[in-house]
Amino acid sequence: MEIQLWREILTPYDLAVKELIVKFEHLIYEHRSRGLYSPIEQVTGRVKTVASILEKAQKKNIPINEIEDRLIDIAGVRIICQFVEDIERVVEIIRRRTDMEVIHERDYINHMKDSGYRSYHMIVNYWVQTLEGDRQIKVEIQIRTLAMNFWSTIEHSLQYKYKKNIPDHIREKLTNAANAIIQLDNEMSAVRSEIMDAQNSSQIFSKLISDILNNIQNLYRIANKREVLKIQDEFYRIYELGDIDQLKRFSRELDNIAEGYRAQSIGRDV
Ligand code: 0O2
Repeated sequence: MEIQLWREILTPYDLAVKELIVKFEHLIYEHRSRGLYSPIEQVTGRVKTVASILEKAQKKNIPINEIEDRLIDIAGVRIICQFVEDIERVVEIIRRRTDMEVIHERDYINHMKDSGYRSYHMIVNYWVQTLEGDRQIKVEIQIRTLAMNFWSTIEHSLQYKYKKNIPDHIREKLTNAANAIIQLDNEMSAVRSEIMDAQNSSQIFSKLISDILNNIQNLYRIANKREVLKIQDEFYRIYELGDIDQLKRFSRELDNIAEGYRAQSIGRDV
């Protein structure tokens, strides 16, 4: 097949990957902007290279004209979580979505591969709009923890280096590392709630400060400058105390003041 044709074939896959990255990143944003813990930490994606598609098709004896139907990971999205528990939450989120249809799942978390590879795989049908109309694209979504991702990235590079024949002494080290990753993920799960609390409070704190600063900035435009300077001094005083409850109270008062000015300016405009 001509290279140019491959480019055309892969265009909708590229669109599917780009759209899904935007959607999953938006989920992170939605969680964090509401002060909620996001089970998704990072999202990446890729379309398989033509060389890699041809290599896999050859390995699996798939004729070129059946590649699109039978190779299910031409489009791939990877979702990275902090904790093993987050993986199940992400799987549930994907199962409930109406813009994609889960057609297959593989649980390499509870059923680790012989290589030591762990990850949860979901194959979904996803629809994109192209110049030729609607296209249904199969996408492989891999969900794993940061630690699992670290292992699999290293192992993948070694597979590439040794052309899939990793020497036994390195394989043994990888197996040990895979076991260490299981232990690391378990240890992190044990302190999950502590870590989540710490992360949530720091997110709530930074959102509160940014709301207050936005409000003060807007007041500079509409309120008496002396009054805004007084508010600003009060903010610095409370900020230095580092008391979140006082900051929350101050933020509410500031909202009322800002609302009062807004009402006044609407009254003037009418
Ligand atoms: P790449 O370069 O990441 O695209 P099967 O259906 O069982 O015949 P298939 O289609 O390889 O085999 O499915 P599987 O086993 O679920 O693997 C799909 C993808 O998972 C692989 O794609 C890898 O990305 C990842 N993966 C699976 N096993 C391993 C492993 O042992 N180590 C690492 N590092 N990754 C793995 P590709 O096309 O093999 O690779």
